[in-house]
Amino acid sequence: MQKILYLLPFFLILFSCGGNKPTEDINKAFQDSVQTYLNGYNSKLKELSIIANEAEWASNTKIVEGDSTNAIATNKANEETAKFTGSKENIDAATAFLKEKDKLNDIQVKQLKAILYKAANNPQTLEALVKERIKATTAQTEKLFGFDFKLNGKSVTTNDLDGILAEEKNLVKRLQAWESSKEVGKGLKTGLVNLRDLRNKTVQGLGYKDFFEYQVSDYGMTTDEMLEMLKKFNKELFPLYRELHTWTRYELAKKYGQKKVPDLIPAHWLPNRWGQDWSPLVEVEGVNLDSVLGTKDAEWIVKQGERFYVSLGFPELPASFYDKSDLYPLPEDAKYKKNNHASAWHMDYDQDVRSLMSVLPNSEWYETSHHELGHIYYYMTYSNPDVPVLLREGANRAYHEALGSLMGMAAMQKPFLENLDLIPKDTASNEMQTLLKEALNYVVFIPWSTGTMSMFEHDVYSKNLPADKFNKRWWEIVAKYQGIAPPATRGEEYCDAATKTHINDDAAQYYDYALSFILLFQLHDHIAKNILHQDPHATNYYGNRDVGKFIEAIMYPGASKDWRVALKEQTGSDLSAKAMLDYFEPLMGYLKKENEGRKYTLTEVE
Ligand code: X8Z
Ligand code: ZN
Repeated sequence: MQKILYLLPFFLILFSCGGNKPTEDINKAFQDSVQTYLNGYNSKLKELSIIANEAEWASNTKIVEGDSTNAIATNKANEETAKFTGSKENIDAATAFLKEKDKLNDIQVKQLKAILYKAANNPQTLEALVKERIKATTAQTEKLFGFDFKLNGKSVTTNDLDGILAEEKNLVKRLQAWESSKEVGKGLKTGLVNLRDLRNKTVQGLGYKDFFEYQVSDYGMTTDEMLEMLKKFNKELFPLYRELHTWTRYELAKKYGQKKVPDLIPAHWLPNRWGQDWSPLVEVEGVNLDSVLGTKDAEWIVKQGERFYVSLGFPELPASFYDKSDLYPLPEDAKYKKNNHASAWHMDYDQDVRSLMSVLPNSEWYETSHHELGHIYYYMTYSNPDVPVLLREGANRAYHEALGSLMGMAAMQKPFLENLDLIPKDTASNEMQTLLKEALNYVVFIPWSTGTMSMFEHDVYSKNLPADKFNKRWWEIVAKYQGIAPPATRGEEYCDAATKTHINDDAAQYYDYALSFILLFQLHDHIAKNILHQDPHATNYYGNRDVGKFIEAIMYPGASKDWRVALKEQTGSDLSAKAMLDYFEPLMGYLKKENEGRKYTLTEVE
């Protein structure tokens, strides 16, 4: 019913404009009729999304084995939304309006394009396929997060396994924890292969080559352009990564009492399940955040994040955030499981914002809480009368990831911590150790995100990687980009890629994080030098309203502004790794010296 109403004004205009009215009047009338259509679309999208988000929320926060209630509701709600966003009426209307885009304003054109982008993932012409994909997605998420990880026969959480990988010195115990963390992949392989086919086929309906190309197109880029950009960033950071890799191989061999320094780092030696963050390897004397945070409770971690945003001029979080979020680990005797990966939710395209986390009082969750609150404040800020529902998104997806990570990084710098009395004032500390610790987080992440994750998913979606080569290919790529090897050969009964959340439920988008780290340093450099007039290595954002205004101005327009234009206005340059390279430049000389006489084993990827 409603669909017909949207279209009516459009046809009236088309068939009634032939008279001798002045062009502005005709354009105005056309714009008005498009606006009526868009208003209807936006309000229906909002209405359907609220139902779908509530259902998804239940599916992710309460996973009960053998109980399909949540899955059924989620599938139904997602099908309803898909039916609307992929409807022939909406595709035809948006396509027809866009044919006359010169008569429309920029925000209208952006919304019409967003409608077609959404439609491409759910075309009505492939309704059965879309339905199947929705069902398979829900089942995959339940399998991933309903999994019962076991260590020596006892159920453990991923927080437990991460704790072991961060701290344990005994290699046998480390290996057990690492292997336990990979067990979940086995049961996810069939689902992933099926989802690859379904994801590809649904977007092919509206002319995309594959799902990877579809996801990349959200940046206004082709797959080749994205791959080129990722390769460029990886290449630029390679010399530093190679030094870090060499330093770490020798450091870890020493730590674990191994005489032979391996060419590739055994995966279970590293303090992270995927080798994406090695920063726990370095403890900076005087700035041991983990020992400080260990004296706090998990609530303090989240509240501290909020205090930081509020200090910059952002509002307090709505009470509903604390009432409705699911922020802490489940009690041990819980009869259900929940999604153990951190996320932020925009429930109603307005102020109903929630986060799903399992916060512990440690530095990793401290950083993650700041990251999630970045999404939350982004949601709250662009939900304003100037931004229509369809454009309540980040300037691009990387922007959405970058702002919270930026705050997370800022919240770890020494002057910030001193200012909040988290460490004593004028703490003597080793600047090079601090920089090394930061590099083991931010630089180490680049080959993982630009390389391992992105190249694997490109192979899966664009090159149709055969199912019996998933694990082999995964570890080839891991060796090539990250210089890491599995503890022993991992056959095709495993699917180690699928142990990573995003491979299952955030497919073909991981380069968002790579770009977000590049962007983060670019924004930080600007804030430090031009707003705070402080050394980027030692800033204190806390309480600075000008920093707040700068971040708020980035958030406010959502996706209603072109990201390339916005970035140029904000920082004076295009997306570039220069700020990141400058930041870590002092480390190069230090590491070269540390690595003198050592064997380098990484070669640059072409
Ligand atoms: O997945 C995330 C966020 C999701 S909102 C917690 N991140 C990536 C990851 O954990 O792999 C943040 C940085 C990298
Ligand atoms: Zn995020």
